[in-house]
Amino acid sequence: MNILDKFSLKGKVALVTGASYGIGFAIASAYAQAGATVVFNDVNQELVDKGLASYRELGIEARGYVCDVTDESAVMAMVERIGNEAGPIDILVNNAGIIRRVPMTEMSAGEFRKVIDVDLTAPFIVAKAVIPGMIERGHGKIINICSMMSELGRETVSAYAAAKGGLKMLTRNICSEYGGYNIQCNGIGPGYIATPQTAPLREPQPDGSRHPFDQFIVAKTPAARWGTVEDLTGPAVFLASEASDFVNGQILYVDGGILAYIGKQP
Ligand code: NAP
Ligand code: GCO
Repeated sequence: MNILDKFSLKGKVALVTGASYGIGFAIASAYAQAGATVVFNDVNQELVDKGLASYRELGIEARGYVCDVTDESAVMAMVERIGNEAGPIDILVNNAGIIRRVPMTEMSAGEFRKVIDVDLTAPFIVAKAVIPGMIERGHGKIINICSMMSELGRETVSAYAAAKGGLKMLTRNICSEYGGYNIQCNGIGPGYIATPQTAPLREPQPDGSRHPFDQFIVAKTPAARWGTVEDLTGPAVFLASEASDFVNGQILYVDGGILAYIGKQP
């Protein structure tokens, strides 16, 4: 077998949650290029339709489903529908996520719970829905989109960091509990990526200068740039393919080196 064949996703069905745009869209598009049948969901029909049109522009015939990943019965119904319409799910990417940037002492418990619900409980719900079928078929790939905040904290992102830290351990626990069924569960930890989610951190200042946080991240990153969604596609294909069959419970940080770097002396 040619080594490149190990990275093929031909014949696989991949579900990427929250993939109408952003990181999820880029990962799903790469999976289609690698041969997978792509299915995705988003919270409303407008977003799903937007996503379908974007996939079509790339020549990808994806299937889109309206589903709030925090709603367990809706997720179960979506997974069953996907099985009937596209085939059983071989690859799951828990990508859907939100962030609320609020100082912890000003954040309500409800706001905190909402972030935990989408960023941690939902990956549990969706993984729980797909694992039985993966066990039945003797193989499966689960990829949780973690974050640098699985390792580090910063002001105003207490709920997000708690969720992404928990998602790192959920990843390790799925590996521990289901690795024996030939299910590999790994995480991708993106660094700072230019998507709508981080747009507020990159907004030019009224005087036209770069956002202070933008300057901070570029200075803190050895690659001296923000990541792009394309930077994540190769690692995502690797973790979804048989090339990573003996990789389990790992978080692959795709961060331009920021986690390894103490930063320049001021
Ligand atoms: P994004 O642009 O905000 O996209 C997130 C997607 O998830 C959106 O389509 C969003 O829909 C969807 N979503 C939110 N809540 C949902 C729910 N309850 N059910 C279904 N879909 C839902 O985010 P992104 O930057 O692409 O990030 C994607 C993932 O990577 C997230 O888990 C994020 O935490 C993680 N991440 C991002 C970065 C970064 O720098 N961008 C770095 C590390 C990790 P709506 O449009 O309705 O919100
Ligand atoms: C923030 C950013 C980060 C990124 C990402 C970093 O406000 O600090 O949104 O949290 O989204 O998670 O890996």
